[in-house]
Amino acid sequence: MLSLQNTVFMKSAAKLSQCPSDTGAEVALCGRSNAGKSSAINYITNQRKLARTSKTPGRTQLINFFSVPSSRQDPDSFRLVDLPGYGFARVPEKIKRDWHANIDNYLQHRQSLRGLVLVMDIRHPLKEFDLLMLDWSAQANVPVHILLTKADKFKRGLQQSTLLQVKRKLDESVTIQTFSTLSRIGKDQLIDQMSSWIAEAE
Ligand SMILES: Nc1nc2c(ncn2[C@@H]2O[C@H](COP(=O)(O)OP(=O)(O)O)[C@@H](O)[C@H]2O)c(=O)[nH]1
Ligand SMILES: [Mg+2]
Repeated sequence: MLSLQNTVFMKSAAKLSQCPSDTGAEVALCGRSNAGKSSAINYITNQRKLARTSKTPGRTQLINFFSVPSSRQDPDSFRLVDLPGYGFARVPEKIKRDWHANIDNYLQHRQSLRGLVLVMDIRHPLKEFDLLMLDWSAQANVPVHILLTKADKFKRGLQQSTLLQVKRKLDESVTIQTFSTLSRIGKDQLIDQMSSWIAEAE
């Protein structure tokens, strides 16, 4: 199984031209602010502070790259990418427009991008932001896997019924799972999905 334990921060980029060279493979994670993206990255990499988590919505528009060394010979064959998201109506139009341009550019042109993990709070799935990401990913032919995170907020029955309800609204190609960093649910399934994206491309 793909091991993400030794993941290290690589660099931040404000636009495509500042991204690390477009070789190897990478998987991007995206979600509305506060959805639980940073917590998910920390959980799957087994690190407490790799991606910053906070209760206040971040304003930073930087794309953060993390390198996952697979061996000494091949120090950065795989990368995790933290794509900035937003989710609050208060975000100014200009910032939204710049963000759209950046993300769209990244999804359309990044050759090494193997898939997008879209993180949603299980209590607030498929918001406008998420629909936009699904739409762009489909246009750019990037496979999407959805995490319904904070699943611990629901009882098991409601987790499963929400999963089915959301699944029914998606294109068949989109995969989806429940996830929780608090109850430690869903890590293996997510890493399996990433592994299969990488394997397909090889
Ligand atoms: N109950 C619960 N809270 C979570 C979970 N994941 C994240 N959170 C909380 O949700 C808030 C936002 O998380 P964060 O990872 O910073 O979200 P981001 O803005 O998407 O990066 C923080 O207060 C986290 O502690 C989860 O699985 N369960
Ligand atoms: Mg974050």
